[in-house]
Amino acid sequence: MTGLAEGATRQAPPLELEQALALYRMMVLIRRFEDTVQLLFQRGEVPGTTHLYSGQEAVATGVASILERQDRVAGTYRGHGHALSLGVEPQALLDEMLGRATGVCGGRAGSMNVIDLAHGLMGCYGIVGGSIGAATGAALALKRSGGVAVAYFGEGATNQGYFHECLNFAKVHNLPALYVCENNLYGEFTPMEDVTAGSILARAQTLELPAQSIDGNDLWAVRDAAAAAVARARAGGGPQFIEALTYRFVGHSRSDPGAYRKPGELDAWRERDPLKLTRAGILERYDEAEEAQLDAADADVERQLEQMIAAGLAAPYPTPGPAAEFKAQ
Ligand SMILES: Cc1ncc(C[n+]2csc(CCOP(=O)(O)OP(=O)(O)O)c2C)c(N)n1
Repeated sequence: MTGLAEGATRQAPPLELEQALALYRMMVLIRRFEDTVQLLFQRGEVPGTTHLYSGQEAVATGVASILERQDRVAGTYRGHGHALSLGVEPQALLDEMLGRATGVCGGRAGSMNVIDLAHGLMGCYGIVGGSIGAATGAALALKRSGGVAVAYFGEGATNQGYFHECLNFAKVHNLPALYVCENNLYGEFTPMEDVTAGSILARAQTLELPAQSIDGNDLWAVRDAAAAAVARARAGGGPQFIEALTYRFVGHSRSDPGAYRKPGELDAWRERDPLKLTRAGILERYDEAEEAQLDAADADVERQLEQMIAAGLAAPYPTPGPAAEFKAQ
């Protein structure tokens, strides 16, 4: 990692137990939300397709816990976790998956294209690397008005032209951007090493972005890296890069069983399940923490989702709007 801009901190501010429990609960919410979307998809209730975030929860939760109101975030098609971590209303997000009028985009965006500007979510982008372009543009605007723009993207996106063009542009213009590569080892069906030359970190370092590779399943590691990077960007230190090493527990999308994985690989990563690590981390770090508090968070999320499913399935569909009338002409 290269030097810190003046005034930047090295570590995230310590969390009170209540705050740590809230972040754990957010990670459980993201996991159970994805289980629910998959279930409803299999029942034919979710139109289109889905790309689930299960296994990567610590990345979005950790980064979002550092951001402030004026910051902007561009997520990917694997973006339900990006949205929830920013505080997008879970019911409105589920209703969006179900194509209901009560959805966060009125039921017209679906899984891959969610926008919620009220919570800083500029969009979730279906084009691989699209989030990089969007966040770089936002960073150009935020350079005047204050704030940091965050782009999430997978390791596959670092083989796209946008990646190199945008990081170069952001460096030349000293933009307040944070590029978060969620390296989950696979593209659509392709192991990273089959299509990627050299190291991803080196790609950012060669453009002289402060860059760090971290354990993306460790909530505290993500928070520390994000805190330092965001502080540097806020202090005028220009664009920053984090490679978060993580793993998706599910296939690329809908019915992909992930048969291309190496034998034993999934089980090994499940041992390092970010929910498990966060539970253990809380019990280890806080003398007053009790397992019952974590179990209560699990049960609370379970109840919340049961209510959300019932409400979502009862919600109305949107009435045909101008777009539908236009088509009919
Ligand atoms: C420009 C473009 N090319 C191809 C696709 C099809 N596609 C969708 S996701 C994906 C894999 C991307 O992998 P990665 O960037 O590692 O992200 P992950 O899905 O692992 O989160 C591909 C090739 C696309 N959506 N956009």
